[in-house]
Amino acid sequence: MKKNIFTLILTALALLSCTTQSEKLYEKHAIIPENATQEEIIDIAARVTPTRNQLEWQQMELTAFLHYGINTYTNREWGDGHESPSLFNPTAFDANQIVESLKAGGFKLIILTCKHHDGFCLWPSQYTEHSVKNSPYKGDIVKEISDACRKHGIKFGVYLSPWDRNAPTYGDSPEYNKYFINQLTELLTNYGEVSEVWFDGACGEGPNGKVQVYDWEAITATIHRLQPEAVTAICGDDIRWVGNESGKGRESEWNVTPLAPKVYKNSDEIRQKLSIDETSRDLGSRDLITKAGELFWYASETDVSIRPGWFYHESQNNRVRSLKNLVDIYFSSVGSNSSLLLNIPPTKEGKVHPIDSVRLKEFGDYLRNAFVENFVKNGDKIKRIEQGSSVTYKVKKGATINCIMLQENIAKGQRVEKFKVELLIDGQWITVGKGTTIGYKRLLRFSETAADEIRVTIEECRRTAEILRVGLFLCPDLIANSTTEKGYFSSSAWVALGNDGKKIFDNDVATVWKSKDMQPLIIDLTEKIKIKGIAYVPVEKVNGEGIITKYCLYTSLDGQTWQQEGADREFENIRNNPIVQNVMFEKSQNVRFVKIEPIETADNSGIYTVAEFGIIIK
Ligand code: FUL
Repeated sequence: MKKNIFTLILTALALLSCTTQSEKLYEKHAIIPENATQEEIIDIAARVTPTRNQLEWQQMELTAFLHYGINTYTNREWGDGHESPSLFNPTAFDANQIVESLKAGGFKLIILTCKHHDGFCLWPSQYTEHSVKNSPYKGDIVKEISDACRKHGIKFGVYLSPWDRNAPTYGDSPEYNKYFINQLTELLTNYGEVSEVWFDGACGEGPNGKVQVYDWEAITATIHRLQPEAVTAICGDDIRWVGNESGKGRESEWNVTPLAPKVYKNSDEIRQKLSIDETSRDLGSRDLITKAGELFWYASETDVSIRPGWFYHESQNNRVRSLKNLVDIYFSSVGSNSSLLLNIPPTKEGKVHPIDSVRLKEFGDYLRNAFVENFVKNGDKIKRIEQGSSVTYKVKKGATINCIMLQENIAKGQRVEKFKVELLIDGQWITVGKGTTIGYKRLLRFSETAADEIRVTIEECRRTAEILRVGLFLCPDLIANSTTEKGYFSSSAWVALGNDGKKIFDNDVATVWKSKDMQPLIIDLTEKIKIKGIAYVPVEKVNGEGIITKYCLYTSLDGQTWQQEGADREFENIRNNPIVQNVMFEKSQNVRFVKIEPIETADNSGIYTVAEFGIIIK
């Protein structure tokens, strides 16, 4: 008997070591051996895992963004760096109100724009005069927000824009790198624990502007040294931009991807070879990974604003996203294996606007209420499932459900490629959900029903799938958005002179007018109208074809004498956030003709496009 137990233990140990060996995991990064077969590459991909920091970050699900700074006071999205610090003048700044509002929305981490592209610092940096220290406010916004975060048990993160339109050294690479690292060091040493460092990828300085070569190695080393627990995002190597600023996740979202983080030395080469970037539809299919030489754990973050702009604009108070819209965004981000980074821009006063804070509370309450009870019995037990196999669970008696939640044990990698979910309703198995990737979390909705059992089938996967959790919930239906107004007026009676411009005025953003060259577009409103501004609606695609980025704008009463409206103009941040652009005039004026002279487009294709044109009368 003794001998038998001994043999059993030995066999168990041998089996265990065998499993551990075959389950060798690659934390964050795997290099594919040169002569690896397709099967071997897929097998390696299944064993790339997140670091502890990456895993904990993804489990948080909800991060809030605070875009606050000089733009709040100039009503812009991108400042040019020449603004006077004296403009920064919050009259009732209240860090507690801000943090409490975000906490009520369920957010676990808050990232503050400590410095946006205009270079204005929300802390009294000793390396520049362009900061709060020279504003009427005088205090330290970074300190106030980080202290309030700690007080309310929320994690704190910093956004530090690499692009700086104020720093005189910008473009003098070694000097600016020093300046940037000095500022980063201030942020990472003086404000307690920092959990996420967000480096924006935007840089508007074109070929004739200053080009900065960043020392990413030194920058990353600074973060690892000063805040080893922090994850780095966008121009960082822990978290990837989802590829749009509109809250849309991918149908197939892979955490394991050959997309090399931009900060890696060979990143450009890899991206070119595989023809991929953050906006590519496919970042992890079998087809793609079998062409790869390296694989990364590089999960996505979906950043989107609760209002059209990233900064606060009073004119957008009636365009705060509805609860339904926010919940849909939760499903297409967190529910599609991404993380949600929702921006809530503080007002000029220095608070979250009441409309936004009410919406946040509704959002938090909705999620807390919808996901409070899992109606699957024993849905929390980890199950290992082979390709082609199913697992069945009982559903709690009397439950009404309309939402499935599936989670993989991503600590062991991401493996599911295709799945199906069926419910046993009145003795019949009915398919209520199908999909490709699961990853951290997959949520699918269907019509409300009762059911006795749920069956999850893993139709395709890499190695053996590990399902961490299966859930069924009741997510109350919501009424479609009624608060978002279009904000501009357009009429099919207008004429685009010399062009067949019907698509410009057809009230359908999906139909896009395309120019033949870069000649100005002249619009005849056919009668004299008193207008406050104009609206340009671009193609709804990141870096989309012919999106106008820089332009001149003129108005006229007779089509002969033109008056220029402002100097050379820029549609700020339109490449990444191609939403309607409202251009307000200094004063209302009578206009019959509008002329838009494009100067630069997002893709430099020699043509420009207009999805819609409108005027602002109210
Ligand atoms: C973009 C920036 O240019 C926007 O202003 C904003 O900060 C957004 C989150 O990222 O790239």
